[in-house]
Amino acid sequence: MGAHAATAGPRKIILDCDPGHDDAVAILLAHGNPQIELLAVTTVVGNQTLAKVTENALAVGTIAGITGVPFAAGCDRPLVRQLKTAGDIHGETGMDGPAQPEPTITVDRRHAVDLIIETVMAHEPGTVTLVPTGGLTNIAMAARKEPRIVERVREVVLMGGGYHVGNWSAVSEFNIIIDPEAAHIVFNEDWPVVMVGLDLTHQALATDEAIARIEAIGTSPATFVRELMDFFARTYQDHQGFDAPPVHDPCAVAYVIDPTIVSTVKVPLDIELRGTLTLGMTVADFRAPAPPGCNTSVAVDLDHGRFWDLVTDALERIGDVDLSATPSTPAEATA
Ligand code: PIR
Ligand code: CA
Repeated sequence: MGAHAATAGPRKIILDCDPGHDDAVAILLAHGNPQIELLAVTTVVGNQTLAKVTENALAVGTIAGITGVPFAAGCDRPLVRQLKTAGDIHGETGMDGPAQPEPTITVDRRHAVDLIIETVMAHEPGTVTLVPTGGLTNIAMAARKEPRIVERVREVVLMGGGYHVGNWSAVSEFNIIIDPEAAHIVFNEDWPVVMVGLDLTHQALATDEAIARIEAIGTSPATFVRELMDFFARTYQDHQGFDAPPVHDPCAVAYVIDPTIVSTVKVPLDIELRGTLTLGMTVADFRAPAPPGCNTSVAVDLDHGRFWDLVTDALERIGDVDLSATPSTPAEATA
């Protein structure tokens, strides 16, 4: 990373997601926080089919009043494995709960992999951060199709994995196990990777207090988040026995906004591709010291209060969004 000068001003990100209740909150946080410049929203199969998560992304963009940002659909299946989705947690649509508006954003004509490549290549080296909050299929494909993006990307800050627990198996997290080969590619490329895994995101609980603050904002995007959290709380209670649901994906965005909210430790990381009990495990080597050149780190501790401050602040800044407004021009035309 040494040659990449840290640039002043907001951090430019591409959010690659599979909305998804918590992905929706990640989009809202990225849009509403002034320290983030959202360059593109790309979708990948995961929580639901590609068609469904893409529709959901457009709906969230509409609810948030996002204009001038391209939204593009990417890979509709993993590289090698058979597709699995997370309908038990996210429902039939992938974002069950709140009523969804008719999107006023149209999907970009480009494939997400091409949009990621074009966007990274069009910006100064070291200025674009990739924030994947779904499976890593699009990111792996982009690294293979245009290897020059690897040295240009500032860092990859991803939600996925975990060094103590899994949520799909004892040791595997959904975003990794849905496409372990893609994760293997991303974790082994020569770019900085920050793994914001379950160890961290299970601290990001949507407590009653956090929800009450969001509800009090009273705007349509805030009400939307409250309704998303109602559904998410119920499925997380029924299927995983959580008293409050962990809101995973905005934690990766929060790290980009302010790394002091999410503490990290540099450790070598790799993805298990052959284990009979451990397929998709993110194997973290905590033996100190980390070898020279190690460019992977794991998120360890979350400042819960300041995290929810950020989410609340972003929703306050977004304000009320008039959903009866005339449809925006296709994002591609203004990109
Ligand atoms: C959350 C997810 C998938 C399955 C479960 N059980 C819970 C989604 C979230 O959107 C998040 O990105 C990640 N995958 C957490 O595993
Ligand atoms: Ca997700």
